[in-house]
Amino acid sequence: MAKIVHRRKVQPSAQELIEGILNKDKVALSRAITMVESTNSAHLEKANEIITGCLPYANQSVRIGITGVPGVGKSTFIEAFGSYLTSIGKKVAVLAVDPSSTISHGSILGDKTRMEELVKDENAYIRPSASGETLGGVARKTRETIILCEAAGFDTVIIETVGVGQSETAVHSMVDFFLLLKISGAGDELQGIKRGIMEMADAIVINKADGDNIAKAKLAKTEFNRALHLFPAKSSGWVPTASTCSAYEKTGIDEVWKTISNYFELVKSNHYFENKRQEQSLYWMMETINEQLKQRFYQHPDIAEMLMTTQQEVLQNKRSPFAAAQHLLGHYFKKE
Ligand SMILES: Nc1nc2c(ncn2[C@@H]2O[C@H](COP(=O)(O)OP(=O)(O)O)[C@@H](O)[C@H]2O)c(=O)[nH]1
Ligand SMILES: [Mg+2]
Repeated sequence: MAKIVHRRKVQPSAQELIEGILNKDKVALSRAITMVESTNSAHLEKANEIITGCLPYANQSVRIGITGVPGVGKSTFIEAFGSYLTSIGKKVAVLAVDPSSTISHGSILGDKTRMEELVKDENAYIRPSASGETLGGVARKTRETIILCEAAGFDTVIIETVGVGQSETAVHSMVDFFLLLKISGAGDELQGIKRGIMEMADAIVINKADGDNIAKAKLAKTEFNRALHLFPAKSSGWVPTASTCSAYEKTGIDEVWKTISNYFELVKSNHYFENKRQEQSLYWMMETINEQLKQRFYQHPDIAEMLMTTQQEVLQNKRSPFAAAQHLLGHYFKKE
């Protein structure tokens, strides 16, 4: 007992965690991710050290984003798809970007129980989304978590996002393949899917193609295939397609993987794959700079105070919006 208490108090060093991750130890992986997710600034340095240590071993996976409105069956699909992937020898990590999960009380918690099979699968790793955070914060942490999972030997990383708000844009910018899950019989308005998200998709999969729904799902597939042809050509050279599946009955799952495999064959041969990853890396660097500059600016005590009065001045036409912004920025940079 005394030994356990003692052990708990000793935090493993960054080097120990790196070694653990490279030895495919899930406990070390989870601890490292907790470090990455921590808002404690003392952990930041350690997290950076771990990520730097893991970086040479990352980039070995395929990264798949999955979106669709709540209830469409993303979690059920990921359970079926993930289990299929481990059955063909893949090692699967499942992450989530869900900045709303604090409010809705962690949909991923429900997911974890829903993904009963995958949770127990030795070749799978499921990590709930960092909570209590802005989208920018969650996204950065998820991106770093991808690196850790890859270093731990996971060759297929699946990232789930809720089909509302901005989270799919963030996920789109950290994955290689973006899959939009839909159901038949519900209008696009009802499914809350904006045209922009359709345009981001590399494949549309109509889920719940089972029971009485099969015919409708097939019809929807035809319609989506027609609609997809009207979209502008993708720079990847890939032409997105629609298919049907039942996450419930586990049908059409292998076809989804076949589509994704074809995609990777194409983008690896035409070098779109590396180019996009490089672009994404630079994008996240710039995003992090933007995010931190913004945070530092707004958190500055002078600015917090001046912002109120300056806003009033703008409303009363005493300062133009542009001059007001210059005034605040000028003050901030003088103080820095
Ligand atoms: N009939 C049918 N129901 C499904 C299928 N996939 C998911 N569901 C059900 O749809 C509901 C929402 O599923 P869930 O995976 O939580 O959706 P999410 O919110 O997108 O993650 C649950 O009640 C599932 O049992 C399917 O392929 N067929
Ligand atoms: Mg879900």
